Amino acid sequence: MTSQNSGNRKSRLPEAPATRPAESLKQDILRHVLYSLGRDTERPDRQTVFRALALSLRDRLVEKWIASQRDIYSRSSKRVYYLSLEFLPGPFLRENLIALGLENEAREALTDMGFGLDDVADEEYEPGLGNGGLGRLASCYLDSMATLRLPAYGYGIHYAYGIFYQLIKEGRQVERADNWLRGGTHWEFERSHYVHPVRFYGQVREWVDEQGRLRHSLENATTVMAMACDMFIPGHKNDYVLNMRLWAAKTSREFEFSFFNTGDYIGAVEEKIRDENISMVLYPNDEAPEGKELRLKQQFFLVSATIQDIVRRFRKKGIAWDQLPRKNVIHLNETHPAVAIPELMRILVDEELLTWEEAWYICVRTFAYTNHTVLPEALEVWPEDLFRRLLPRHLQIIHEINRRFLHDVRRQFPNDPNILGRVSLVHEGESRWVRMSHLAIVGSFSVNGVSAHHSEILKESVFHDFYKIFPERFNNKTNGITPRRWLRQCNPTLAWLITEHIGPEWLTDLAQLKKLEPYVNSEGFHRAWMEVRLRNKHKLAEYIRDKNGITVMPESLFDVHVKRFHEYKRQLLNVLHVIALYNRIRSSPGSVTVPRTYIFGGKAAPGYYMAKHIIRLINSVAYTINTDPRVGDLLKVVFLQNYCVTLAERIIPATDLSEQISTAGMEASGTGNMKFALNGAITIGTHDGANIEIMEHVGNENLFLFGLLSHEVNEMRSQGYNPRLFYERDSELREVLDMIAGGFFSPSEPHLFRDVVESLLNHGDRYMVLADFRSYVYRQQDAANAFMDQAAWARMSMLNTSRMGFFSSDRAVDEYAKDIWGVSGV
Ligand code: Z2T
Repeated sequence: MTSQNSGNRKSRLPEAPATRPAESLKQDILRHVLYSLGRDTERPDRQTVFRALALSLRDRLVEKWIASQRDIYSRSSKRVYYLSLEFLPGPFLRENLIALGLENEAREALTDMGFGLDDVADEEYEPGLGNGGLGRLASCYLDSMATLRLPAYGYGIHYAYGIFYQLIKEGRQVERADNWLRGGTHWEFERSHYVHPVRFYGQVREWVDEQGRLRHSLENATTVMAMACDMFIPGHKNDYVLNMRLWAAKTSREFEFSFFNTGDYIGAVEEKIRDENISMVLYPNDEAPEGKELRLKQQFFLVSATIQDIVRRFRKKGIAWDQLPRKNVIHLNETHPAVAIPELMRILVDEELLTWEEAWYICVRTFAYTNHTVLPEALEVWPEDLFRRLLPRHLQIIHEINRRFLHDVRRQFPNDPNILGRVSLVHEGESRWVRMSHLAIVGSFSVNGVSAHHSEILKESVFHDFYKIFPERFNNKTNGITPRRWLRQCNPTLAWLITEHIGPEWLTDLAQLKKLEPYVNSEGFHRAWMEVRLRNKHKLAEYIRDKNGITVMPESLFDVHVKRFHEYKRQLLNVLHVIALYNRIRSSPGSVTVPRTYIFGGKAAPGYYMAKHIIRLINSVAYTINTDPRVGDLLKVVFLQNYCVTLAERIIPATDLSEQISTAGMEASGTGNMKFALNGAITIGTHDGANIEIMEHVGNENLFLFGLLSHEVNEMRSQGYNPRLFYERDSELREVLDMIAGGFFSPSEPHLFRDVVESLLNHGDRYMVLADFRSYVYRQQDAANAFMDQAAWARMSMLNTSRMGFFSSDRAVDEYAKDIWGVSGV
């Protein structure tokens, strides 16, 4: 290893030896094969080569990280701490090669050793430390924070098991443990010497100290250690590297002493090892929290360890506590880490002996909160009893925050006594619940939604009372995605075509894609564009043949619906339309002229019965259609198992039509919608989340919106929505539902899917599937007609890409930095 020189920003390692970079990379790989992995350099296997290459890149990343940290420190910059229970970084190899500008060198080095870069990259198994959009957003934002050189840190949990691996067996979802660490780690540094104690359970002791102050401390607490694992996030070709610090639970050090006292050696060891369960597994529920004690422990574990890190760095400055908000901002990704608010209060009041008023003044200026959902069942609440048992002091602090808050509200709204119950941090009914969103709003200086539409809904309905109390806190930050991963990396040929025409600046300034617009009328560009897209479709067709044994036509319309399974996302609406098409093909051959390949993918929470049942329905419909000789090439339905970042990277560049069809008012933003449109897919979608802004940017004529608006959904509900009317009036819809209920797709179990239809006809159709069916069918016909004119379709596709610049996470993070965090690049 080479040594580091001075700490200034331009400081580099001593110049690389006079050998070619590819040659020196190869030497590094071989060195790691031998000395880090203990393998024969004569004939390393592909996995070994992958790991050695990863280690060689880690060497380069850690050097740049150290230099970046020195920069942040020497400038005494204000720091951003991004706290998230989930990160979904996806595979790192190609990303890191691109960011470090080493792609060609790696290709050359590997070729020299007899390997292909693509094959080696396929050896990587991604860390699935998130459920879906929320975790992926956190990773896009870290990428942008690094590219913008922000003094930022990502903080999360080092789950030993990430989101489950999904198998489809006989049409059903089967979950398998995701042991992502089995091959060892190569990207991270495990800092076994770097641990913080995390304390919970126990009792609060109240006492009076020598100065006569009332003090609180926790007695008989259980202690678990949090060990830091650091992963590196490089900016795009800017020598700047951030870290994502993930905490792993380790048993506390007292364990060596305690077992001597009990006499039960094995028992004592077992109990201690149980502590390590805290970071064992990611909860697989995306929008309906499970409410388990272990989950609250995880949240506090992340928060406690992270705040200790923050406080330790702040103390080194030797400045007064009231400067904390000037030097730090703590961003809460959803309410999951919101217990950070009472934890910081506890440290300031109980340990640092600030007055309540001083401490609260600091807290409210330090925290910012992003909300990601308005679904009532997703708003996080904890039983007060559980909270008291696990975090007794924190509950007391929450009660005191609430008492003072309600006191102020009472004064502000003397004529509205009901408001107190509505905004209280503790719901009081038959049972008492701590409302984490209320805590997050009251304890933060900024509350934002993730699309313009969603942020309006927060102000108008979900958090309307809070908006009246704290109007200045509410703001919008429309989500964004990183163009490095979601165009350059996943679609290199399209990226190359773009760069050939407008240069490479779009990679860090996505608005430059606008410069493509003049080319939409060039025949040569048209042809090249469609050739690239068709090649991507060929590759996906190959993958489908490989994995599912189904042959699909690359020339057909690839109609893709990939995301978590949830009733509000309405995969069911899609499959109803698929069945309608199937019926048209059977009843009037020739009426369906555009061949389609339907591609579904996504995981359902393991305990979510209806979502899993819909997965099963899709697979049954797929089987029926794919084996019906009357259908031939006109219609194919494919369910790709285990949708994840790696799979998204294969699917998105090959998509023609992107399904974004949530019930209006329910999808906070969506980010898949952006990834597809950026890669030239056309959206069919509802007036929901970021779809609305995508329409405003790409133009109404370049996507297919349909269905009720969110206020129409509300009106129809309040007037008494009757789904049966739609069933009775629409014969095509009726036929589809009767087939499902009658066992057409489950002949050996005719009643199998009855409850799906029941949920629509007899249980209120909560997601308005039937109300939107007809307008969806019409819009799908528009899409098919448009696809028949390939030149016009190509034009739409190019215009989508060229007008998606706004949806870069660089733009989003820059808005966070300027409007909320008050930081700029170092
Ligand atoms: C999640 O992925 C999202 C919201 C959640 O609310 C939880 C999870 Cl795991 C608790 C998604 C939203 O559904 C989606 O609309 C949004 O684009 C994404 O977060 C990122 O903001």
